[in-house]
Formats: sequence, structure tokens, C-alpha cells
Amino acid sequence: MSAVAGDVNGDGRNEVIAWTAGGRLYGWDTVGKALWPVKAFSGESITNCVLADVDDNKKWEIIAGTDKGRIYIWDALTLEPVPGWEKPQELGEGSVKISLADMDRDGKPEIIGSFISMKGGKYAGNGAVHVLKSDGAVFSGWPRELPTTWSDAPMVIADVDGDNRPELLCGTRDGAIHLWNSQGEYMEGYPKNINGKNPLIAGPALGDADGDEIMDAVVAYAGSYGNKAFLIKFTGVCEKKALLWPRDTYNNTNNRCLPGSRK
Ligand SMILES: [Ca+2]
Ligand SMILES: [Ca+2]
Ligand SMILES: [Ca+2]
Ligand SMILES: [Ca+2]
Repeated sequence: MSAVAGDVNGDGRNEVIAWTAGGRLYGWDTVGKALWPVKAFSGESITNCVLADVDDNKKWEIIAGTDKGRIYIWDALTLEPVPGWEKPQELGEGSVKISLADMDRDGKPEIIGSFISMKGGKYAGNGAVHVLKSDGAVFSGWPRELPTTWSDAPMVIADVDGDNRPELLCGTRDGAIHLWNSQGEYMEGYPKNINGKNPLIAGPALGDADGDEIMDAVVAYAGSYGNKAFLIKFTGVCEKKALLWPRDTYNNTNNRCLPGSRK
């Protein structure tokens, strides 16, 4: 079971939204009272969930990606779909993990789906990155296909060059690092393989690793003669407003709550 927490009903205490590999979604308040009847999926399970206010109406939504390639957005207090999401978005046969970031700085986070293509329950060998507006519209410049590889982790999002526009960063199964600008264009020199075809151990970690106050990424590879970590140096200042996703860790399973989107 995985969970995210946030004050869904505004009583100053965190509610818990939890989901299981068996396809169930739960919401509880601090005394364990259910927010809504347990939602049971049939033949589908949630890969990750985020709590955020994606439509800037001062109420929380649950944004969920599933192993059937679908993205759902429900009102967290009622579990009713929000406008534009009466039906889930279908990205195709596969699995999707969610990240969030306000790509166009309009106060509403965009929904970023890291998609892994599957055929008959097996990896089909490709993936994609989708970006959707909170009303369900496709964000300009996206999706971007990953023709012969895919990313296992949710996208990492930050303004790495200090131009106040977010970039999207991920590592893929073929050992490449990808960096796109918010319009879906590769940044200069990307994608790049900095350690051959060795697989990455996890998604890139962003921060100021060498203490010069400028943004870096640390990427770690598994290798036959031992693991190796590399530092990628960017040009933007490493400050809180530049680090968009992941943020505000509430647990250790890479599921996140986005209280910063509430004003
Ligand atoms: Ca509460
Ligand atoms: Ca909302
Ligand atoms: Ca936005
Ligand atoms: Ca930027």
C-alpha cells in the first residue's frame, strides 16, 4: 500500500489517500473515518497518486496514473471527477506515472505522465512523455515519443537554466539522460549517454551537490565493475522556486503532495 497526505477538508489536519496494488483507493480523515466509499478498480491498479489543486479552485484533487495507461482526476473530498475528466485520459496500452509542475506559470499545475508502452502485459520497448493541461487539453509541444526506450521513474522537473521556465529531465532504460524545455524541444546536447549503455539505478536527483549554489543533477549507474555516479552541472541557481518536482516528500515511495499550488 502507498499513500499521500494533505488537508483535504480544511480542518487543519491531514487526510490520507491510500491505494493498493490490488486496485483499491481509500481516503481517511485523522480518526480513520472514510471520506468516501472505497473505490475498487477492476483489472486496473494505480501506479502513483498526487494530491494537488490543479484547477486553482482552492480545493484538492487526486491525480492518479494507472497500469492501464489512464490518468484520472477526482475531487479529493467527494471522489467525483472534475470538469474535463468525466472520463479518464487514455494514453494507450501501458502504464503511466504522474508528476506535476506549472509549465506555463498560470497558477495551475500541468499533469506530466511518464508512459511505458505494454503489449499483452509485456514491455513493448518504447514509451512517451505526455503533458496535459488541468482541463484535459494537450499542452503545446507534447507528447514526446521515446521510440526504443522508456523511463521507469516519474519525470523530474526544474528550471535548470534560470530562465523561469521549467525543464523536464529523465533517464531511460538505454542509459540516456533526456532534457526537454517546456515546449518539448530537446535542450542542446540531449539526449546523451554519459556512461555507455549502462542502466541507471534510479531517476536523476536534482539539487546543489557541489555547494556553488548552481543547480546540478546526480545520476547513478549500475555497472559490472561497480556503480558509478555522475554530476551534471547546469547554469540556473538552485533555489526552492526552481525545484518543481519532486517536492514536499510525504513518504518514501515517491508519491507527493503539492501544497505549494494552493494560495
Ligand atoms: Ca483535514
Ligand atoms: Ca482544485
Ligand atoms: Ca499551468
Ligand atoms: Ca528553464
